[in-house]
Amino acid sequence: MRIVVPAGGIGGARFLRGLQAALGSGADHQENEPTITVIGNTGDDITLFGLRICPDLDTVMYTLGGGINEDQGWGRADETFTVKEELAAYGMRPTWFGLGDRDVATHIVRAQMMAAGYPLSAVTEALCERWRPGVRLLPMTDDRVETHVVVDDDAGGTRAIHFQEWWVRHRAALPARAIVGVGAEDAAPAPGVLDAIAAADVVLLPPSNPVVSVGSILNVPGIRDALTAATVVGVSPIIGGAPVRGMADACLAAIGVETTARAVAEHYGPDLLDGWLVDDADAGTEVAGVEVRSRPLYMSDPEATAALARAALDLALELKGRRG
Ligand code: FO1
Repeated sequence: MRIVVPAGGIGGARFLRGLQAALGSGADHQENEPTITVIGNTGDDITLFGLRICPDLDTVMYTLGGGINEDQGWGRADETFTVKEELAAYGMRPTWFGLGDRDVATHIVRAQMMAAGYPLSAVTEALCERWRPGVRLLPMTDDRVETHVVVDDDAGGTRAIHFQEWWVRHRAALPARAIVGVGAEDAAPAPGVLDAIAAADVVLLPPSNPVVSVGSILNVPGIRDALTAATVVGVSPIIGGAPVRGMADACLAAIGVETTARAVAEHYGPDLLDGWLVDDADAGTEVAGVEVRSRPLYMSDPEATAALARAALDLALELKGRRG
């Protein structure tokens, strides 16, 4: 069985870990062993100190590879910040981004390979040789796409800042007037992305940020259209009118979408979504053209996460069966 999961960072990575658990360790190799292809968001990516940092790709790679800082959901376990301190001692800016020493090694490998002409997809494949995440991890595109957030400046106008500055430095506290995927319109899906979607038995949308994570992936020309032909089941990132974590509400407000499970499903659209899982707090949610089911959505522990992933997969297989 072939499963495709367009994923962002922390929520997506934890959902994927649950999906792997739900599918079993896959120790006994059968020819129809389930395979998971992750289409990773690269809109969060930022170049700092000559290094290319890919937060959502690294969060999936570290989480499934066993190297993640579990409490933060990003960066490495057992991390130190000597390089960061030394850069600050030289007066280097910015100082607000938490660049860990172990993490820097990942970015040096990536920067060196990209400088040698390797596309991001080849770099990601090489890094996964070490981490063995147990999924095929593809960037959504090999082209440069960066999410920038338009905020008010102090002269009565507006200015665009990188998503990382908005989220990490300002904790998404500056009202986002618009969210722009710089370069998205000229980007092409990375090699293998459209083929993986076409070959998928089902596609699962994890509870990643629907604007800056899943939304960025859908904005790469060709990806959304390819997904509308697949059987897609999503998991609401909003429970009872609030995001489970992160800043999805601030992002949804920026694009004029209400922070509710129903509004996010309608934003994705019935042409994209076949099924939508909402929490029991949102039981009774109805979305025209979408099969809505309610169940506990909190990924409070590995068992709950595996059960959630299993439920999403079961609904997708049920709906695929109906489509014939
Ligand atoms: N998130 C933070 O809130 N603070 C940080 O200092 C920070 C550093 C960081 C370094 C590498 C990396 O891969 C991710 C990092 N993140 C940090 C998370 C990053 O902002 C993610 O893009 C968001 O969490 C959204 O996915």
